[in-house]
Amino acid sequence: MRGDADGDGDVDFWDGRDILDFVLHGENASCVAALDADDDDDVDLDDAVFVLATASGVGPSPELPFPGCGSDPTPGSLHCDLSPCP
Ligand SMILES: [Ca+2]
Ligand SMILES: [Ca+2]
Ligand SMILES: [Ca+2]
Repeated sequence: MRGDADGDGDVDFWDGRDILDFVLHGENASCVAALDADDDDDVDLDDAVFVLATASGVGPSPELPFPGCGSDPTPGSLHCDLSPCP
C-alpha cells in the first residue's frame, strides 16, 4: 500500500515518522516503493509531508495502490523487497 511505510495496513503518523527516518537517517525500508507517497519515483521530505497530511485528514489520499494492496500502476526505479501484502 502506498504510504504505509511500516506495513501495518494503515497510513498514520508512524508512517510519516518512518519516512523521515528513511530520508534523514538512511534507515532501511523493506518496501521503498510504499514510501513514495506522492508517486514521483523518489522518496524525500515531500513524501513525509504528504503522509502526515493524509494521516491528519487535511491532505489528499495517496495514489494507487491505496487504500489496499497492489502494485504500483506506474512502476519506477524504487524497489519493494518485502511487501506486507499477500
Ligand atoms: Ca502504517
Ligand atoms: Ca515521492
Ligand atoms: Ca510510481
